[in-house]
Amino acid sequence: MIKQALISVSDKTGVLDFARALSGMGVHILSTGGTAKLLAENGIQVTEVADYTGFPEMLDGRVKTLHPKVHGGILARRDFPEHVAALQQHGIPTIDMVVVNLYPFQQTIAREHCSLEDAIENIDIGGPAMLRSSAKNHKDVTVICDPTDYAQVLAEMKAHNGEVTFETKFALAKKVFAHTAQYDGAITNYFTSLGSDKQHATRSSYPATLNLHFDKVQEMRYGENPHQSAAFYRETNPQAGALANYTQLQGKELSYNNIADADAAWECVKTFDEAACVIIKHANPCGVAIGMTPLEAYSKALQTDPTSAFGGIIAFNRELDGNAAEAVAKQFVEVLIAPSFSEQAKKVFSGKQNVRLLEIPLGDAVNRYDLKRVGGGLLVQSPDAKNVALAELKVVTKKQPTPQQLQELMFAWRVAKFVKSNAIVFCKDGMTMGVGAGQMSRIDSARIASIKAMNAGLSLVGTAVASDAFFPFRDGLDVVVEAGATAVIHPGGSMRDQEVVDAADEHGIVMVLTGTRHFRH
Ligand code: 93A
Repeated sequence: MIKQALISVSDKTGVLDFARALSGMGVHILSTGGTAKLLAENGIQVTEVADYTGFPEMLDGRVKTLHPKVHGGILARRDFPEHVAALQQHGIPTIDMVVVNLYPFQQTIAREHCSLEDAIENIDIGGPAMLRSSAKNHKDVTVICDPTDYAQVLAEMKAHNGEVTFETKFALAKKVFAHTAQYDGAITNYFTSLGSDKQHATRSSYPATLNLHFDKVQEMRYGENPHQSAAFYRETNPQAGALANYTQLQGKELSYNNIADADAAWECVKTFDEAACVIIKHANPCGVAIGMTPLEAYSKALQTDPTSAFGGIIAFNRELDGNAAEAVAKQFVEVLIAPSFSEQAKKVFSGKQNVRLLEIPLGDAVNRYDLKRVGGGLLVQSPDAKNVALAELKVVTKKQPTPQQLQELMFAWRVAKFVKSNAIVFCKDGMTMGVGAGQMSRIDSARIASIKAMNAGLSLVGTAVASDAFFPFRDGLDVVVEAGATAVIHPGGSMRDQEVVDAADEHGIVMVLTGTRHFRH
């Protein structure tokens, strides 16, 4: 039975309703300065911790709750007679619930000109101590560090005569240890990232020690292959638009490859302003298109390579409506992703319960770190977030692009960024016409892209082509022109750029340079 609770929160969201409900159930509330003031002003009965311990808050609030009357009341084992006797001897009542959220350290250091002194003052000491004391003694103490847990705890107390179940107390304790570990990790990252000018706290993006915190979402049946084990972890607060924010509406459990491919599909489709559809197989786009509607985008994307699209991962950047859903339902699809699904679309797939439907809110935030595991180490870089603007393109041929060609080139360039290197992408009318991916030589990617277009019955005459990196020789260019391309986009920067530009002039085609490369491995 919870008789006494200590509430000390920086984020005061929801705390009034929660405290009022506790008070209504006869729970005596202890609180620190700011929290106590807020509760009292709102007519909730509360005792200040300073009055409770007989010690004032001191040292500018650095010492508020660090007192044996607080920690003894939390840590004492209720089933150990010696502990109970010690509490009696020192006049320490038990504290059965602790509600704490910490000084906003991460928000503070995220501010542009945050000084080291500001950062230090926002390192919470007493809060984590109480959280950890309570989590250690979770058998007897309910600990809450996240306001979104208030409702569930109240519901349980109402249902169980003022008690919280062991399962919930254990889950809350686990959450606390993850939370305090992450909090300390953020402090470590910050300290190790400080430059020599510590007073102004200039920071590098790459701290000496990298502390990342991810929570397990699920264990998978297996990894990339059946003999590998695997699990999916999510950042504590994934950024808006990130794959990890998905809600699975229906379908079998997601596999390792499903999540990897879903990420490739979602990252690509998110970059388009127009209604777009991306079909992914083995981490590469096998069809990308834009259209007036999701149905049109899908129909075009499917045409690129209907054979490979079988069992693919398909993503849309618009609500999936009934029409598009009916068209998609005709093919074998593993995972379908959209910002939302209309009622009609949901109905179409209700008869196909194996298809996994993922709803992900749109947003353009990108991961801070891009990670790649190597033997005994980790390569860390900023993500490839560069999108070349029209104004940055440089025309290098005698022939100038038409506005239509420029649009096609921009589309092809966008897609090429999401194709594994070496990437060659033929496009026309807002759709991919042939994709050559993951070859060790650019000329082979070019050949494969044109063979695939031929197999799909598509003509490459008058197409725009993107190459993710420069042409080292003219031979790759000759292949794409021979296949029918009349405009080419690539970064440029090769020793033999002039040879390649001369070849383009010889062929009478358009060539534009981006100055940016998009290797993807
Ligand atoms: O300065 S502290 O590290 N020392 C403490 O003894 C202490 N006790 C609670 N920070 C401490 N707290 C933190 O105060 C809590 O974690 C919470 O974030 C905040 C609530 O203060 P107030 O109730 O005055 O707004």
